[in-house]
Amino acid sequence: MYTLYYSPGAASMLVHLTLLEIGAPHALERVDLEAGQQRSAAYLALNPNGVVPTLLVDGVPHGEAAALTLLLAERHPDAALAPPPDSPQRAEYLQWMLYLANSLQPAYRCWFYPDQHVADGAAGIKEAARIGIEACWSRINAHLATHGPHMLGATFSVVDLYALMLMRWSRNMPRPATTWPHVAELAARLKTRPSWKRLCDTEGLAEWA
Ligand SMILES: N[C@@H](CCC(=O)N[C@@H](CS)C(=O)NCC(=O)O)C(=O)O
Repeated sequence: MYTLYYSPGAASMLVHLTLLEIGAPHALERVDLEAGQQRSAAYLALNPNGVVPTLLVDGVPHGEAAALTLLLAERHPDAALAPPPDSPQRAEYLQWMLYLANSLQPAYRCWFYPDQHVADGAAGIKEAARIGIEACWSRINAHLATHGPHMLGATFSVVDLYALMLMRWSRNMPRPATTWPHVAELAARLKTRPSWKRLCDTEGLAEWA
């Protein structure tokens, strides 16, 4: 049994989507980020970083969206959300998961939380983040143009779910991810999956749904 501590549309979305794709029974606990609940003593005891997601796995709390997704894909191989360890696609799978986790997601954190990085100069941080995010989408678009339609070609995987969440985060940026045509095509394809509709309904997401 899993319990996901989440906030609508936040990094927890990746874990939520993965649980829905697996069909794994799970409970949801909403964390009110605007009220600062992520900094409460009770929540910090679960996640000392004070962020969502946290996933209780058999009662034990764990953090980091990408790591949780890798873990879930591994624990539920029948869901076929990741190439198995002996698959020729395994290296590419790990490469993209880490690319999204190392290069793209942290740039969004700078975009959305520039004040946490420097006391002064938030505009410069945001501009650097924007440039980094757009460079990543250009790179992903070029990859999809030749190796699509999914991030792993014909194979749907959690890499696509991760990309979808990160695409959504760009919706109000100067250049949304879906202005790159192959990225837009992937978004449209993924949005037809039942897991996406269920996630939007459950998290109450109306924008970019
Ligand atoms: N590296 C973490 C980052 C998670 C993260 O930044 N979560 C944001 C929401 S998208 C959050 O909880 N923000 C609240 C805060 O920083 O106070 C992960 O991937 O799990």
